[in-house]
Amino acid sequence: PTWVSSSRKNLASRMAVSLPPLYAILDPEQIKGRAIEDVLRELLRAGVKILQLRTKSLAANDFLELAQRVRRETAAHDCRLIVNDRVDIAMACNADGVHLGQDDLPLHAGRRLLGNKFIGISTHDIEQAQEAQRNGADYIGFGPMFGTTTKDTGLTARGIDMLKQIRAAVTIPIVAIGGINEQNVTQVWQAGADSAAIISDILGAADIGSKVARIMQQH
Ligand code: TZP
Ligand code: MG
Repeated sequence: PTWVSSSRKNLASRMAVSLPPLYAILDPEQIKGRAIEDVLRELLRAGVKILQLRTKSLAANDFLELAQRVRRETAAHDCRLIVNDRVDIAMACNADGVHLGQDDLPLHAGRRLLGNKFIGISTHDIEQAQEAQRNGADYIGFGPMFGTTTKDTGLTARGIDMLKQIRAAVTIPIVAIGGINEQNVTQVWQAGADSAAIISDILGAADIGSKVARIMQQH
């Protein structure tokens, strides 16, 4: 009956996302005292085409104010904007989508609010990856791939072999995350990740633009 098929219809008609190989994450707590406008400009000038805005410290009003500024700049550079954690902020700043963790609003709730905008789901094992796909995620995050000090996930590094297993288990795009850098990004792509999400190796670089260029050159 029509009343159960509407979500399935959405699922079937939603365009499959194709993700650029680098998924940059902008986190104001990780920019080493630089001005966020400068860091954002360097990322966009270097050709970043998908950017996640992440903050664990800003209150909703400041998060939104920042998200609106980032939205203006990303739109001007034809860069997609994904807001981390917060469906409300994503809606209010007209982001292209949201990225939700296992403890954030569940996918079905995000979908009701965001319609056909992108929803990415963080996953840490095959079951979570398959569940996210079954529930209509546009992509999954998978990690932590390697050791990282940027986020205390409480999880051991998943590694390249587990990424290959995830690749075999789902068809939707995979964004690998956690400890990815200029040195190991090639392995991550070769193991089947569509995209590599990177925080500290990029935001901590002395020259962000050339760091991004060296990463992108390897794809
Ligand atoms: N989720 C899993 S690991 C991680 C997040 C947000 C941190 C990634 O940061 P980095 O600096 O690229 O390791
Ligand atoms: Mg989260």
